[in-house]
Amino acid sequence: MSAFPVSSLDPFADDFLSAPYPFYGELREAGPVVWLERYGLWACARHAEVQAALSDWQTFSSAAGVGIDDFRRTKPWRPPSLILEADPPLHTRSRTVMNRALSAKPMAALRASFKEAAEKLADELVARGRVDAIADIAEAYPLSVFPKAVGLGREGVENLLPYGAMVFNAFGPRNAHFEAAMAEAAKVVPWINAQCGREALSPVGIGAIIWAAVDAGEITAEEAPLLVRSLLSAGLDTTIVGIGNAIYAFATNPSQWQALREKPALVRPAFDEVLRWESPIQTFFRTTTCAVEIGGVEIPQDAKVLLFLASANRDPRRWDEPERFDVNRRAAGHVAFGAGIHLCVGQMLARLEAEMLMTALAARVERIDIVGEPQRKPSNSLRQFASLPVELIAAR
Ligand code: QZP
Repeated sequence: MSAFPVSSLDPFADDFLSAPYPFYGELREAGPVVWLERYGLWACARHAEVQAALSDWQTFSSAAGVGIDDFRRTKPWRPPSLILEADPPLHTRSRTVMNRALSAKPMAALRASFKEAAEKLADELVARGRVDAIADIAEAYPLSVFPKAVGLGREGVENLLPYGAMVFNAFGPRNAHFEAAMAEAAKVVPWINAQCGREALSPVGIGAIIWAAVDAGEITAEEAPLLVRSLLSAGLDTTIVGIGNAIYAFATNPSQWQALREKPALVRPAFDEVLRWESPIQTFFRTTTCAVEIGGVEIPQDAKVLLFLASANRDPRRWDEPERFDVNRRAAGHVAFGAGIHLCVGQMLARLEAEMLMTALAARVERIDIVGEPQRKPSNSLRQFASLPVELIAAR
């Protein structure tokens, strides 16, 4: 007998990763906090506790890493991020600079070119009809706008997605997904690091705004490349997966696509509903800085706590009919972008990409039919597809 619920589930095993929602239900029902004996760590799967932990950085620290490894015991695979894997005061300094680089003003400057790229791609896609919604839509659009917005050149951009696979698999245990992603490290990591220097970046992009903070004395010349690296780590896979999941959500819920077509102003709230319903980032960790009680269970200091974001976003304690994808629901309050001081700093950029692309598609596409078996791409933290064959039926 134990005073707290115990589960033998392995959230990084393939059966769990390929169909996580029934397991999330099991973990939510087990209690507000569950001991995962497979890894010897605590987990929260309900919205209230996930939200509360994310909102309390003093107790639930990010400085020991937000993956399964405790950076104080296991050497991180790369120098830690100065924003993701940091607490105040370091986090605050980095965040100030990143807030500016990803704020409304630089986003407004990108809007016209993002719109043009979305409309051009949407025209081409409709002309083709049958496409892979992952390679041809979800990857193609961010790859056409994001590297340029950061200020990267064209050479070597094929390294960005392999690097993302490393970043997102490294949050989990050293399983086969981790090893497969890391197989390319020797080629990919040096390229990524080389793009973070001032001379590698265009003088007008988001990267240049970060470097300008060195001149202003806000960060050092040693810190700037690591913050540019954060853009490259966090900015591409996340939006690709969000857009891919959006296409899947609308293809499997044609009435919701019709609702969006009839009322284009729904595009922004609809993207929040996509993120709630099929959250790109499924899991995240924090590390306790002191003993803390969660739902009557005392969690010790220095414990890794696994937060199931995607489960919180489908918790029936928080959402009516959480399994239903409904673009008219109030999805605000989902934790797909996190919560608290680490709330996604790039969300305006992600929302801009989603808005431009989904608006262009909604104006041209009557229906999205799935015409082949969707293939999942297992990852230790992303819920994503490898391919999603669709036919775009043109509006007439
Ligand atoms: C990845 C970094 C969903 C987030 C974990 C994405 C992410 C954010 C930041 C960084 C990496 O700072 O390297």
